[in-house]
Amino acid sequence: MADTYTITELERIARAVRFDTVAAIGHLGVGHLGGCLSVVELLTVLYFDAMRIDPADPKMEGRDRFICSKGHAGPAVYAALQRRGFFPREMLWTLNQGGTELPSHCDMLRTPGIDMTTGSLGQGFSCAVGAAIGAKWAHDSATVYTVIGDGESQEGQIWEAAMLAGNQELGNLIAFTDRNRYQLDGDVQEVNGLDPLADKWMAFNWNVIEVADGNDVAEVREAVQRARALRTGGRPTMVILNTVKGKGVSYAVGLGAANHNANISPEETVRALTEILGTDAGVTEEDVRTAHFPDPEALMERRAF
Ligand SMILES: Cc1ncc(C[n+]2csc(CCOP(=O)(O)OP(=O)(O)O)c2C)c(N)n1
Repeated sequence: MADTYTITELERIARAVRFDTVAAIGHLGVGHLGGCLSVVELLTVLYFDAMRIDPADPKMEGRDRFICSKGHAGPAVYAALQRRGFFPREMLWTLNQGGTELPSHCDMLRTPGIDMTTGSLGQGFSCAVGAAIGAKWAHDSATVYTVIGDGESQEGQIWEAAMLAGNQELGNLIAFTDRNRYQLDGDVQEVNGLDPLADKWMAFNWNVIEVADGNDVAEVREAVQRARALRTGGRPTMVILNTVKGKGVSYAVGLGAANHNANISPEETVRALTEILGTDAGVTEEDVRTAHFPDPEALMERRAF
């Protein structure tokens, strides 16, 4: 479905996905704000531009797959899936509460549109490699997309799977590194640095594309289109996205390394939603507590974004 939306439209959608991600986490009061917000543009490009999927038939034969190996970014994936039409918006406000279909980490047995259960870092990426091998052997034209964190890249399991994918020449596998420079407890470079990251992937027989601003929809879309064009070359592709942990919410960015699994008060949520929209969203602290959130796209329509 490439090029169905213009860049301006994709930017609007990304803003709405960011709004709903913060609304859902803000209503709950705690969540992986930083690592959710850094992948919003990627999720927007995948679900609204790149992937062959059908919200009315989430298990459609031959669909493209997306495996969020950094499974703690579930809330952002849910916001994107919801906007794409996979389930009603009210479900977002049940995030990680008893009986919810939307646990904090992705669960393929609960949520329509989730292709793999993830959360144990490293495992989702291995599953993506397995899915790509399966699709290749079945002569299925599906593309398998996956995203890993830069902290997650310290897992040995990532490199075992990377070696297999390179050896199996999985041109149908497109992976992303969300290089937001932070992990749970600090700066990735200080904990266990990844450089030279591109060289490492190339040494494992992968194509590598680097995106200077992984929170720029146009740059991300161009990289995905380039990665898809490389498919026939028979190598998997790693797209390294330089992103900002907490992107778009200065409260989250300001927490630095502490924005991994952070508390967010109703007051901060109101402020964050206003910042995302660039104008007063008309949301009160009571609205955050009771989960009364306007549809951000409708607001943008009225205020001519
Ligand atoms: C195997 C495993 N070890 C530890 C954790 C706990 N954990 C969850 S997120 C995280 C940090 C991941 O950092 P990164 O991949 O950079 O994620 P991001 O900063 O993008 O949120 C850790 C250690 C886990 N989920 N799985």
